[in-house]
Amino acid sequence: MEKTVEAFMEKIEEKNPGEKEFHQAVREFIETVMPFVRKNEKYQKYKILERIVEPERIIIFRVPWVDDNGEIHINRGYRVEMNSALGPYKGGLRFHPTVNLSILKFLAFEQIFKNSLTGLPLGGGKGGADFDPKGKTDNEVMRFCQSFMNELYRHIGPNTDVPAGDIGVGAREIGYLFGQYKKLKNEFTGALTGKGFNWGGSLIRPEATGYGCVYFAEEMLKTRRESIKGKVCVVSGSGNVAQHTVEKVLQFGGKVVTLSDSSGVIYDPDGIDKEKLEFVKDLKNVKRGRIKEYAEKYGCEYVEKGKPWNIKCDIAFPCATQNEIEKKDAENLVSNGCKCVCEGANMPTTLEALEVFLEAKILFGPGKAANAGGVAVSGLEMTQNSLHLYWSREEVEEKLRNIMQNIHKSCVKYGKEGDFVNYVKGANIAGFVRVADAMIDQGIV
Ligand code: NDP
Ligand code: 2IT
Repeated sequence: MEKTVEAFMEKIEEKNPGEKEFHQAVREFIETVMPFVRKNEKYQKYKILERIVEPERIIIFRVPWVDDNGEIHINRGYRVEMNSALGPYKGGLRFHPTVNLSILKFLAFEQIFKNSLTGLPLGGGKGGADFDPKGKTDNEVMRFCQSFMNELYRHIGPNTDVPAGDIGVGAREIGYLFGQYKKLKNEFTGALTGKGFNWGGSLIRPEATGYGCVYFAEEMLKTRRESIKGKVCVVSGSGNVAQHTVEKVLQFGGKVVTLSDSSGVIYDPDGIDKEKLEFVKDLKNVKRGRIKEYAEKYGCEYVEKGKPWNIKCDIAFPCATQNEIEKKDAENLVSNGCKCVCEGANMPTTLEALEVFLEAKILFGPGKAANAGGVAVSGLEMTQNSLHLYWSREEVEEKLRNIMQNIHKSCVKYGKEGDFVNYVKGANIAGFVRVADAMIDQGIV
């Protein structure tokens, strides 16, 4: 093994030039896991760190499609199959114009450890395309999804690789992708999760990431004899994860004062109640409008291109995208008295911002632990599919809650530093151990 984090990272950067998000995710991981590996000879002997950063397989493909005016468009599709030591590759698909190999590799890399933390038999993967569903008609989205699946279908399957949603891929897209998969394979199987409830989906899957994230925050707060009740929360994003984070915060008696999208942020000091949340769900999931319309409807403040991080709060839930909290944002949050940051999004905090949170010793729940509820319920959807049965809402939510509590316990086990719990270190090491041991058992493959 390389002697230092810097030497290890030098090799990563040399071998994966220009992939800055991938470098960032690996660095955050290696900084906490390398000292642990140093104390465990077997992980060095089997070169687990060197092997785990190398994807098992990457598929890149052309996705041509025709818009409603008859014009042809060409996008690029990807599936990064990162690690299958614990089970079939598992992870979402992202459709967003910024999608590139670096972003999908960082997501697939983090997915390995997130999936391991759930305790379920799930390997790690991620995919997507640089397609922008915004402003497209349903028919255009359908044709794109069909073309995407025309290649992807040969690489996935319930025991091989099981994609799901992520940014830009929700119930509508999963429906079109599944329809095409079924047609090409002539098989009705659980090759995708996040399916509709009447055709193989699990109850609570749409809610799972946001709900799980709030359960995780509640567990962190408990360690300081606090709870969400009565706390002022800021949430970024207004998609799947943000909406269900707000829903669960409300159930716990907290108050959410912000939501955002890539155009700007709304600030509603009275709090987003159930009725306002229903408006947001309809606006974003059905009308596919902009969050600005919330401010117009409820007469509150809207800041174009703004973010929620300069607003005074007790808890912050970043639920939009990577690197949305920069150093200055972290400093603002801490100086305004924020006690807890719980990541619904994947890697929303830059390395510099992370340092600010860790130095201030606030409760910081990293995405790979805090947002694992989504993939966990995907795992439960796979189980229900293979058993050919459905569990009730209550059953699934109870299992989700247990899984989030167990992830919290694992983070505490490996992340305790005196009175402080370093959840970044805890999540990385706990996630790593299970995968690393499985890799050793399975030989040099
Ligand atoms: P959605 O597509 O439902 O929502 C994404 C939200 O984030 C939208 O409000 C979107 O705004 C905003 N957003 C996206 N990209 C940017 C950007 N570059 N700058 C500012 N805002 C942006 O996605 P999800 O809610 O599913 O995903 C949100 C985050 O949660 C992602 O990081 C995802 O990886 C992570 N995640 C998702 C899981 C899931 O189960 N869905 C599971 C675990 C993590 P706009 O509408 O303007 O694009
Ligand atoms: O980042 C993630 O964990 C997801 N987008 C969900 C993956 C899944 O397979 O449910």
